Parts: sequence; structure tokens; C-alpha cells
Amino acid sequence: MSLIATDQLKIVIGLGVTGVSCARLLAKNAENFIVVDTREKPPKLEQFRREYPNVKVILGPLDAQLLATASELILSPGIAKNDPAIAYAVDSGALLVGDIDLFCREVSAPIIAITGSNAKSTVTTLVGEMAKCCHLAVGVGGNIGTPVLDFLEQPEKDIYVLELSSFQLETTNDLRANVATVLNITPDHLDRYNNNFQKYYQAKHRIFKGCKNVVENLDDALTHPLVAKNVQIYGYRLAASDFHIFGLLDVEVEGVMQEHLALAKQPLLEISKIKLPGRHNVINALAALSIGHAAGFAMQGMLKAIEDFQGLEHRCQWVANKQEVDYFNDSKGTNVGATVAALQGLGATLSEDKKIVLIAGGDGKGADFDDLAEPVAGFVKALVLIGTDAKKIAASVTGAQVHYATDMQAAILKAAALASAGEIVLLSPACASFDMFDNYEQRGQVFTALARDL
Ligand code: UMA
Ligand code: ADP
Repeated sequence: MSLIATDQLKIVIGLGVTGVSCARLLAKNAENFIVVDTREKPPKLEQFRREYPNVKVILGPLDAQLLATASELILSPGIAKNDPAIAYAVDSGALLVGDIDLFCREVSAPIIAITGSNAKSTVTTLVGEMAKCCHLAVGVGGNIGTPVLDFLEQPEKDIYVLELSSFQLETTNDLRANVATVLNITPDHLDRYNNNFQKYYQAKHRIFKGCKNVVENLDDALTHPLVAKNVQIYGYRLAASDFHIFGLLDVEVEGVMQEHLALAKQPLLEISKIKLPGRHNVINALAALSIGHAAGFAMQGMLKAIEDFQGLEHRCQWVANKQEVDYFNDSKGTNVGATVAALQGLGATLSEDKKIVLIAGGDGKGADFDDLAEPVAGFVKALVLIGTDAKKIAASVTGAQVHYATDMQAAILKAAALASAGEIVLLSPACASFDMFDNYEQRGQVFTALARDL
């Protein structure tokens, strides 16, 4: 077999939703391609074979020699580009791309690109709602669930709002977003980046390549972009607003001081009108406003979207009140930064004598849990820990009781016994769910059902 690409063969790596969407585009464009997947039974295999009986599918460990025959490798986000077989093929001259670059080659409508360690789905959805309230036809997709290439099956939209993961950004070279933002950066996916936070940060910052406008979180220096001087930078912070900065402003309403979202020291919307719980969601509203503003959305439409937005399931979602204790499902809190935000965000809404009982634990993906210490000391009365990394979490915190549970039912019963009237039971695991559940959704559903049945 020749090691030099002579026939413009393209190889799609991965047969998940991304791989299938890439294959569909290549088939439509009559390209010469095959599909490989390291799994013996990738989930989309049968459906794919039915749809494309003539496309060769090779399963099992990646073959470096085969990959090196390709002119282009189209890599799914679940496979790291430093896999030895892929690295060998790239060294041999194969181009490496992902679905995001393929999408950008095909569409001309502006793209809003959103990444961050946390809050991506919430902010992406809210920006999408803002676009709708401004009467734009919008496509909301990417890591949030709809592979971007699926949009090519429909007429082109006015604008695309894309949630991008660091995995997708690793293979994105030519995004040229109209607006790009990193919402926040705290450690996550360190197992994928060989425990190297810098590599994770670098992957996130690829979002700024060729962008026209940037939105920066002024409370998080790691979101500050290195971009050319002609790129317009917008900013927001959870503090006083300023001339070009979205922030907060106290204004007297019927004799009472009320906190407002604000720009240029002008009040925009009372914070009490935001339906999502917690201070962290005030930051998310400010982020979405700044992004929409940078994209040229009308203020009125944006504010209506914020007022109407109910939030997403599994993100600090209020699910029950039992014996005057509120139960919040934050199963999507899959890393330490998310749980820190949830504790600080909900903790700030409690009076000083009321506390949170936190259910946490699972697979920590190689993270250390030291950053939990401060919010636990400030806001948590007791932890009920589950899963593989329960003991590791316990070793990182002080000042709260620690209990262990073998499953969610035992955890919630223990938490219910520990919480007093006016307090909160919060599931925010700071971990992935795979050691005990199918995914974070199932974990959240189990918690929610148990809370409602208490
Ligand atoms: N896999 C293999 N061998 C292969 C290909 C994949 O073992 O040859 C495994 C991966 O390691 C992974 C799983 O299969 O565990 C799925 O990988 P994939 O690349 O086929 O994923 P898709 O089904 O295409 O879904 C991807 C995103 N998944 C990942 O990045 C792992 C989805 O984000 C995204 O919604 C979808 O594309 C559409 O863009 C999911 C996710 O977990 C929700 N993202 C991570 C996160 O949010 O933290 C980054
Ligand atoms: P992502 O798509 O990045 O995972 P989500 O919107 O799904 O983001 O929220 C995931 C979790 O992140 C939430 O469950 C919450 O614990 C946490 N979170 C929400 N907003 C913020 C924020 N502004 N900063 C840090 N963490 C946040």
C-alpha cells in the first residue's frame, strides 16, 4: 500500500453523530471516502450501512498506514488528534479537519461561536432565543447536540449560534466567526490533555482564529483573547457597568433599590426578572447580552428573550420543595468549576444561617477537587458523596460533615435527613456520571424522580 496520497481519499474517523453527518456531506459531494471507527460496534453502524451500502467501513484499532494514504482525515471530536496513528498520518502529509471547518466551507451566514468550560449550553441557547426574538432565522447547534453539518439539509439560516467544545476546536482551523467568545476557563477534560491545563486552554483559544468581534468575560483573565488590533472587543462583568461594558447597576424602583442588568450606566432589566436561579445565571445573562450586542441584535428583542428564558434541564434546575427544602438538579455540573459556580450562585441567595446539602461525586476525569474547599466552607452544611472519586473529594474539603452513599436513592434520603427548612439539597457532582449512570441526563432524571417522590 502506498504511503503517499494519490487518489484524494478522505477518511472519516468516528461513526457517531458527527461522523455520520460528515459522511453524508462527502457522499452528497460525490467524494472518494471511507469511514473508520475504533469501536467494534459504533452506535450508528447499522443505520449507516443501510443508508450507504457502498461506503467501506473499517472497525477496530486505527491503522496508521491506512490513515497515511488519505489526503484528508475528518476527525470526530471523541478521538484525540494526538492518537499515534493520526499523528503518523498527519506527519505523512494528510490534512486534519473536523466537521466545523467543513461547515464553514459551505455556509456564508455569520457564525457566533461560543466555548468555555461551563455555561456553554445555557448561553448558546439563550443567544439563539435572542436571535429568534429579533426575528432572525437561526441555527443553534454544535456540541450542544445537533451536529453542525445537519444544518446543510435545510435552507441557509440568517445566523448560526454554535456551541464548540475544546475537542471540536482542536481540529478547527478556519472558523472566522463573526463573534467569538470563551465564557470561562477552569480545568476540565484533563484526562484528554495529559493533565496539561495549558493544552486545554490553547484548544479553547483556537475559537478566536480569524474572528471579527470578541466578547470577553472581564472577571476571568483566561478568557482574554490574543487578537489583532482591528478585532472589536466587547466585555461584561458581574460588577458595575461602564461605557462599553455590560454589568450591574442599582436603581430605585418604587422607593426600593433594585439591581439591574446595565450597559453604559443605563439600566436595562431588573435582575429579579431573570427566571434562572443563582448569581452565576446573572453572569450568563450578561454574557448572552454582550454576545448579542456584538452581533448587532436589537436590545428589546434580547431583553424579551432573557425575561422569557426558563433555562435548561439539569442546570441548577429547581425540581421539588419537600418539607420546606428546595431540591436543585445540577447534574450537568460535571467538573469542579461548575460545582463551584452552582454553590456560589445558589449560596448567595440563602440567608447566613441557611446552608446547602451537596450530593457530589462520580468520575472526576483526572481533576483535583481543591477548588471546592472554599465554597464548601462558605455554603455547605454536609456532603453526601457517591461514585469513584468520593474519597478524593472528601480529602479536599473541610468544615462540612461528610457522608457516603452507594447509590442516588441512599444519597437523597441521607441529604433529606440532613437538610432543615429553608435550606437546599443540590445535586452538583463535579464529576462525569459514567461510573454509575448512562450519562448526566439519566443521573439528573434519577435524582429528580427521587426528589419528587420523597
Ligand atoms: N469513539 C471511539 N472510537 C471512535 C470514535 C468515537 O471510541 O472511533 C468514542 C469517543 O471516545 C466518545 C464516543 O465514542 O466516547 C463518541 O464520540 P464521537 O466523536 O463519535 O461523538 P459524536 O457522537 O459525534 O458526538 C459529538 C460530541 N461528542 C464528543 O465530543 C465526545 C457531542 O458532545 C456533540 O453533541 C456532537 O458531536 C455534535 O456536535 C457530547 C459531549 O459529551 C455531548 N461533549 C463533551 C462535553 O460537552 O464535555 C466535549
Ligand atoms: P456546558 O455546556 O458548558 O456544560 P451548561 O450551560 O450545560 O454548560 O451548564 C453546565 C453547568 O455549569 C451548570 O450545571 C452549572 O453547574 C455550571 N454553570 C452555569 N453557569 C456557569 C457560569 N457562568 N460559570 C461557571 N459555571 C456555570
